[in-house]
Amino acid sequence: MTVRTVSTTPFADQKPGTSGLRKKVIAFQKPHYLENFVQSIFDSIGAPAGSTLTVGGDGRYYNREAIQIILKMAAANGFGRVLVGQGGILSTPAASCVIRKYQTFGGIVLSASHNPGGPDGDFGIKYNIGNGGPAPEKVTEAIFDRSKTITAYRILEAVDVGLDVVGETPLGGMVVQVIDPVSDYADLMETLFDFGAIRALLAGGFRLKFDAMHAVTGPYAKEIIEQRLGAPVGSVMNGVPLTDFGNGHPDPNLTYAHELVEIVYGDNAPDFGAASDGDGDRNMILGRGFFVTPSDSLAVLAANATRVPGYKAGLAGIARSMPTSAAADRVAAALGIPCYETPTGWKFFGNLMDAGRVTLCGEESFGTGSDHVREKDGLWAVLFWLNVLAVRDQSVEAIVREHWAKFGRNVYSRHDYEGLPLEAANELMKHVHDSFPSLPGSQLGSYQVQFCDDFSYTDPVDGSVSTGQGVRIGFTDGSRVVLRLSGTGTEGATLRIYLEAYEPDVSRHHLDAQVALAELIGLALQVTELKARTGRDQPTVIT
Ligand code: VG1
Ligand code: CO
Repeated sequence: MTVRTVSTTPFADQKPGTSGLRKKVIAFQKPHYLENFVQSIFDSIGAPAGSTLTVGGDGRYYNREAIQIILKMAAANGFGRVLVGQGGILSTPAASCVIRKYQTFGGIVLSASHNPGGPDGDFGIKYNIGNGGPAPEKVTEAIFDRSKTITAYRILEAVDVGLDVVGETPLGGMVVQVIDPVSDYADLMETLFDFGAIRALLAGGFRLKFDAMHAVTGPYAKEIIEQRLGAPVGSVMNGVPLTDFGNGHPDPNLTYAHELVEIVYGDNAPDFGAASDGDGDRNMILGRGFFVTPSDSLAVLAANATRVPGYKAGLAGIARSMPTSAAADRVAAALGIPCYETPTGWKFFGNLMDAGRVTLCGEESFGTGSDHVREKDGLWAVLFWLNVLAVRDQSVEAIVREHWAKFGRNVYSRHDYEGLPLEAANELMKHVHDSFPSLPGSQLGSYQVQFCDDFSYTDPVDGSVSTGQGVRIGFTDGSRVVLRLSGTGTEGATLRIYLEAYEPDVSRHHLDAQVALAELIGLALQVTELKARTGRDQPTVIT
């Protein structure tokens, strides 16, 4: 087996977005495209010779081919060992768990998360550092810089390595170790949650449905929910990972997880419903005929954390992404712990968790997690909820309504406008920026603008500064509208409009969020001139 050095020229578009590099599959299949990016990673991270790397992905189309390329490149670049999930599978939180447990130098996770898969769908790759978390911006910037000047990559000439049987195979001077992708993760969950209490809840007739959406969490959910917790077989639906996710959109929200939603809102509905996304880091939580917004979910979990074994000592702090509602802030204030507001993307939570400043983190985009790993974690959130339900013996809806009665309700919704022409979207954002000087103090309907800015963040641990993280328009009554362009899409632009109003009055807590937020929604359309600029006034997806 010989190492080949292949000449290449840079691609200009290898800048990682909110969570790694995501492109159409056909872009990754272009000669040298994946190889350039992988070599740029290896050239930037400074792994000592003989280091161990973790590799796995969500099983989408091109996962296996990409892993073979990465293994051969790792061997040619001096790695000593690669831990790879059986069949090339590792959910994002499981990859984080493996990196931490076996203290590997870092990991490469292959996923485009909730984006559709298949030959015409999306593919993605991201690098995680030794703490198990997504590479921080200084690392992704170094990778991007390298990708702009790369002239060659190294790859071993070798036959493909079998990935379907657990065990070790030499590859050049390196060892490929195929590991069970589920057991380390499932074992970690058992250390955090009271499996006995959840088993008893399920044995007592509590019914649940978990929708793996034909994506990576199927094997994890079957092992944990059906095997270890004893839920009836069939509690996990769509549990076999498919390379094209059954032609679906593996995004756990009311729109894309409609199969589950129909069950949970239908006759004879189960007590609890949940879904996860393509790579297993997101979660949607449903009670019988009741949707829990991710922002509320974070707040409820924080308020109930000490009821759960892994968190009984209390929380050091909470962090949420800027567009996430301030429901968690109210819990943090009541608990007397700090609450941090970070830019969108899990990479911003890593330093806070490493420094012991926060225990729980969350994003409005169906992401919740804790310092047990350094990624958001879909099944973890499901188990946390089940543990709380087992202890409190109340319905999901009753728990959330009680929470609102105590803390008030941060009424919340996100409206996504997908597939906008790039130029129109950029112009729209520029227009809002240009309105900054005139907005503060102005009266818009019954709302008065208090401030508007473009969010920037100084990491309190390492002092790094991230600017341009989303426009905030705050009103005097504490309501707000936030605008951002997505950093994970692969086609055109996606505008996200985040809407939040605080409602302390219990007699108004029953209101549908779209009704309660109707005036703010209208104001957002007005300020952005959305219809005139894009021809649209109805969002593609509402969450
Ligand atoms: C979206 C979400 C963000 C999340 C990111 C990655 O990013 O808004 O909160 O961290 O996806 O999640 P954007 O830039 O499209 O708004 V995942 O499950 O795609 O890894
Ligand atoms: Co995801």
